[in-house]
Amino acid sequence: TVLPFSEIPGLWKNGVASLYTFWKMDGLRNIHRIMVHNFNMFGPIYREKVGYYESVNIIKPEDAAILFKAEGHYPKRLRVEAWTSYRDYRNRKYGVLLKDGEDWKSNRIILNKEVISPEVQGNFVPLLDEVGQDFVARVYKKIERSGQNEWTTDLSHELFKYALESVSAVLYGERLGLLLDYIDPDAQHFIDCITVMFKTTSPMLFFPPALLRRMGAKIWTDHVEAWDGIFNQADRCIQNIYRQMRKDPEASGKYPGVLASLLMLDKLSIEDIKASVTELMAGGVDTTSITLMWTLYELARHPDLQEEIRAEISAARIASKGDVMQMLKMVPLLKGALKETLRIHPVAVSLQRYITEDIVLQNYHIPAGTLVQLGLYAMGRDHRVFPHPEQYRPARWVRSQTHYFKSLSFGFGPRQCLGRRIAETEMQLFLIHMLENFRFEKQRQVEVRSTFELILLPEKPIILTIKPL
Ligand code: HEM
Ligand code: 2DC
Repeated sequence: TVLPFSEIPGLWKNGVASLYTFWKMDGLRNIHRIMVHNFNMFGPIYREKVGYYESVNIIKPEDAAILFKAEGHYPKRLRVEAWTSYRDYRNRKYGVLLKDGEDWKSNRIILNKEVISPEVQGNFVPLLDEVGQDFVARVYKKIERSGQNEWTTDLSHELFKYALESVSAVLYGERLGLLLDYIDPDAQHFIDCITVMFKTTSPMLFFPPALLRRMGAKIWTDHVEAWDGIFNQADRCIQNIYRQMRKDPEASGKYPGVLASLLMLDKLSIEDIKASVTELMAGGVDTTSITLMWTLYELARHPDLQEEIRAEISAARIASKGDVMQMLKMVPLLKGALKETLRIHPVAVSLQRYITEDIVLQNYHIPAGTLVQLGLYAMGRDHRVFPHPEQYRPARWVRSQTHYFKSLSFGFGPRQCLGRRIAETEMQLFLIHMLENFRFEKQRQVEVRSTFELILLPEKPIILTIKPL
């Protein structure tokens, strides 16, 4: 017999107890480890009430399958109040990230065609391939300047620029030129604003932004300033393309970018287009750059694996005879490496959905309307789901095992990551070019852990040594 909702284990009845654990474990930056701790304590399902939201937490792939079957036609995830409050405060429209219901669906369907459908990847590849090549040239220059035939550095700032250059190339169909020696202060400001925006969001998951706003709290004003910076820079880029299009609508015949394609399609209002393009531009920086940083870190720790992937890339380069699209189909181990990075170092701690029908999870009845969270970080490190979870083994994704609801780093279904195809293509091309030219090494074997700043990131800088092959 199915057990009632009220019997699900957890500290949900005792707000004080959960607040105490939260405080004792320095909760804000450790949400991912607290979730692991809770699964260890309560088993594969627990109920929790943190701050002002209540949820049921699950960890098993088979439960994830049940969850996503109950997401309904308009899948809805946890609302990040800080982000919606900012838009309400400044009177700006929500983009796909924050919309819900029919409004989300109609926008998302149109965006899918231009951003994530398999047909558009061919348009992105030449642009992203060029950015990858420019990055390699920049690294050679840095190595030359060091005078030591190698470059030891924290690459994160360069990776932020690479990611912004890549996503902008796809959105606007033209290069910003961020990989040149000249540092564009506007672009740097944009990158800094995104960091601040994420960092100031996480405390507001627990303290309602509306309250913080009335109190005139610094965290709220910093958050507003960060989004203002993001929107101003995106507006400048968008205005620029809009002006060009009006001057010369039939320009050159080459792929004009996502923004111009959406404007020409004329199916979404300009305000809707602006809102979603701004979200894509902001969502496209830290996510991919941090994932690349973690991948280089893992490859530096596993030199033999690095060599194996390099060999796969060389073989694919030769066999594809200069056709990059073809080449991307011949690098399964490289793709496995990216999946493996996201398993151990996911960007999102959890996936969440408000279920639209009653379901049964772990023999407990869960009523429609409940917020259910899949602990993505905890699942990736669970030995029952992934044997030897502590080992970085890209091959586990290659061998023809089944990965039923185990590969969820970009979310699932119609509400999954809209930037997924851009992210994957951009990351694959980066690694291809970098591994074809350089070897990556690490000084000491120090473990770098994740810290939660809305997305998960390395808790301290990762220093790598880059040597020409
Ligand atoms: C949503 C992960 C890169 C834009 C999401 C979600 C996840 C995610 C887990 C929630 C999906 C769900 O609820 O099922 C990632 C990872 C990335 C990445 C792991 C890279 C390693 C990007 C990039 C962009 C982007 C590069 C923009 C170009 C978005 C947007 C949404 C989203 C707009 C909201 C979609 C919607 O609500 O309809 N992402 N993301 N992401 N992501 Fe990403
Ligand atoms: C954070 O408890 C932890 O892709 C919360 O590119 C639940 C939650 C809700 C939504 C998630 C968020 C977490 C992590 C960051 C995500 C976000 C949805 C989209 C966003 C996963 C798990 C992200 C990084 C987007 C951001 C685009 C934005 C900057 C315009």
